[in-house]
Amino acid sequence: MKVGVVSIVGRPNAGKSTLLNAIIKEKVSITSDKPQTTRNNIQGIYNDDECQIVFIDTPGVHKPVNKLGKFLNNETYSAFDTDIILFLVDSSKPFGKGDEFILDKIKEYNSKVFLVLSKIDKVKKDELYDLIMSYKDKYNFDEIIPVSAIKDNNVEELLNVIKSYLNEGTPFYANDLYTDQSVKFMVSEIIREKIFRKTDKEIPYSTTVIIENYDENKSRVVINACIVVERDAVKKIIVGKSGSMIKEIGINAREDIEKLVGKRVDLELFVKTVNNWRDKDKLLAELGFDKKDFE
Ligand SMILES: Nc1nc2c(ncn2[C@@H]2O[C@H](COP(=O)(O)OP(=O)(O)O)[C@@H](O)[C@H]2O)c(=O)[nH]1
Ligand SMILES: [Mg+2]
Repeated sequence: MKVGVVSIVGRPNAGKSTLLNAIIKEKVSITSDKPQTTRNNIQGIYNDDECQIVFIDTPGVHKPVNKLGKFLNNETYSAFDTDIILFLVDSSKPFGKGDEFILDKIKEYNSKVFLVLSKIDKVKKDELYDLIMSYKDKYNFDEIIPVSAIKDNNVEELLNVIKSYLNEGTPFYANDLYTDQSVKFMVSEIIREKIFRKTDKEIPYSTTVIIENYDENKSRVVINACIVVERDAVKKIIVGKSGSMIKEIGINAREDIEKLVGKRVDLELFVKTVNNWRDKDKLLAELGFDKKDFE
């Protein structure tokens, strides 16, 4: 059996989580059009008859402005030491300082490095060749592979190239598992995704979700989740006019959670204000962010 660990790194919004979901063909990692949607390293496990590949989706490297931001960078760096690094660069955007910075970090590791040009559905076909050429002198990449995760274009080919680099070994996980995340964590992520997709500006960044109660019986799952916000003004926005916003978030989240657990779901959401939670050690620790990673 061939096995390997592959990390997916790049700037926020490069399309890392969307690519992971396209590879695994399940919603493993949440996505939105806003940077820094992903807050933890998320493992997606690809299984077939010949191999097992553990993919690690990362939050992405950016300029940190608070303890949570520091955590996100350190979390990303901790995933660099893998067999293969997929360095995602948005092909519809110029190669920027942020990309350069990440590439310099990557060079510190012995991993194979594939440059993955993402979102190629956004660039003209005849520009793609020049684009690939322009990246050739930036680094001696082991492979340069253009993909569109949304159009499922070239994802299979990327997977085949990855497979050709893998070594024989013992699988890390059972072959029917597609992620190492707990159901509770995935539920909180789904709710966070809906907040990211429904709200704007600082709002999604200043919120987080805690599952207070998760009760499963034969026919249904009862979930109480708390949306933590930083200020009462934000709470007002999340709740919306006579509760309209939180209702929509709940309806959208419930739909995805029902798909995940395969049962009817009763989802109750409430909102709580905790001033500056993104800088509070205790709460960050409760949320699973390790203290040594944001100090
Ligand atoms: N057009 C297009 N958009 C994409 C593609 N992949 C991702 N996106 C969009 O880019 C945004 C960021 O994607 P996401 O996967 O959350 O990026 P991440 O921050 O790197 O994980 C989302 O709005 C996605 O829908 C793609 O192949 N084509
Ligand atoms: Mg992401």
